[in-house]
Amino acid sequence: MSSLAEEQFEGGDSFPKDFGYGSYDDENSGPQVQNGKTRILLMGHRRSGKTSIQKVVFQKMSPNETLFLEGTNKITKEDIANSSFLQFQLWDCPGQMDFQDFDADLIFAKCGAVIFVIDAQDDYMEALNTLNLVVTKAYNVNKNIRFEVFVHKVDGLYEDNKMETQRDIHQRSNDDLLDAGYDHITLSFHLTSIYDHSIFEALSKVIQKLIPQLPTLENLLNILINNSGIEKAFLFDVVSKIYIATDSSPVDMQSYELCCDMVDLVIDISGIYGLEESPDVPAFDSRSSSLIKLNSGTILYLREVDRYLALVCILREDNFEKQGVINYNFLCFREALQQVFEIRNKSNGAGEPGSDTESIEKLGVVNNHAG
Ligand SMILES: Nc1nc2c(ncn2[C@@H]2O[C@H](COP(=O)(O)OP(=O)(O)OP(=O)(O)O)[C@@H](O)[C@H]2O)c(=O)[nH]1
Ligand SMILES: [Mg+2]
Repeated sequence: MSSLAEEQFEGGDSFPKDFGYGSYDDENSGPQVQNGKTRILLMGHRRSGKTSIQKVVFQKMSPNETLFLEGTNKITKEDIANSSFLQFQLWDCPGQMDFQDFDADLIFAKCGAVIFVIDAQDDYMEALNTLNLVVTKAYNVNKNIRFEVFVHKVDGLYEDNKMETQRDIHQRSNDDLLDAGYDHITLSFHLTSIYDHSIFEALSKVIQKLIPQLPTLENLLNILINNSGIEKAFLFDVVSKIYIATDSSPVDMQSYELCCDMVDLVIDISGIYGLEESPDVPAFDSRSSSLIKLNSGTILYLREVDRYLALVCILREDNFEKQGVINYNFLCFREALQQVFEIRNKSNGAGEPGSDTESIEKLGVVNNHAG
């Protein structure tokens, strides 16, 4: 390990004692997996908003409080292991890191995704050069890394300007990669801000790509909604409000925001009136559920799935008449999900497609339309 890298890491408690990477070479782990957790890097120039993103999404900091955050001067690692599917480490890298001179092998070798944050309110030309440098270095170390570009702080831009900025950044960064002979690398772009739900949505999409069981989860959700008269279903990590899967119909931001608000509501009410005494554990258990009727004839229905997972569904009021069928289908869904968890745990995160399919086949759902 180079001394540069040593200096860059925040020492002490947040790092494993054996930070020599010996123990990370677990044979069962894929190249991106470390102790069963995928590593995600947050990179970008100073004050682009990396630490704010981490604090707002995973530590419930209010966006206004981020105004007082100090610059990060060492890589800080956060373990995220809320639900069985959300198992990763977020590495917040300092903006002043010398991107020319850092130890790329050490940083990228076991990384699943790099999130490169660009301040869209600032001049981003220099950031695009850095993006190019980071992407090419990372790709040379690890060809499996996914590159996610957050065009960030878009709350400060006019609506028309947002798409134009993203288009410009997209165009320039792809041209730069082409010039460097790396046109086969795919970059994904997201317009984000900590002042609305866009940052949660973008992180959901980034994280979903790293969940090997995603197709299985999507399939299970499709079966559930098709047989229950549900219009849209999200599987939420209630702590971060990241949705780890949804059915295959398109996501519209408004539905997602409604579901996020419902998760907040249930967690807040459970926290205030629930029985759990420990402040760290939300009072959210196997009996947690909530139903909200909107004046548009739509129903929001939340059911607990796992300790930190909830299913939130949107459906027409008429379709909720057969609540028993929906509840029965939900129990089948939960059981199938449990099997996916078990398979994942057995295979240490590697996933076994054959067995996943088997768990779908075992899903004995009842068709709501059949009457
Ligand atoms: N308007 C707006 N400001 C933001 C947003 N995200 C972060 N900021 C502000 O940007 C400033 C810098 O945020 P940080 O999170 O400290 O930036 P950083 O990338 O971690 O910076 P370094 O640690 O120095 O690399 C803070 O004042 C935040 O309040 C956003 O979405 N919109
Ligand atoms: Mg920071």
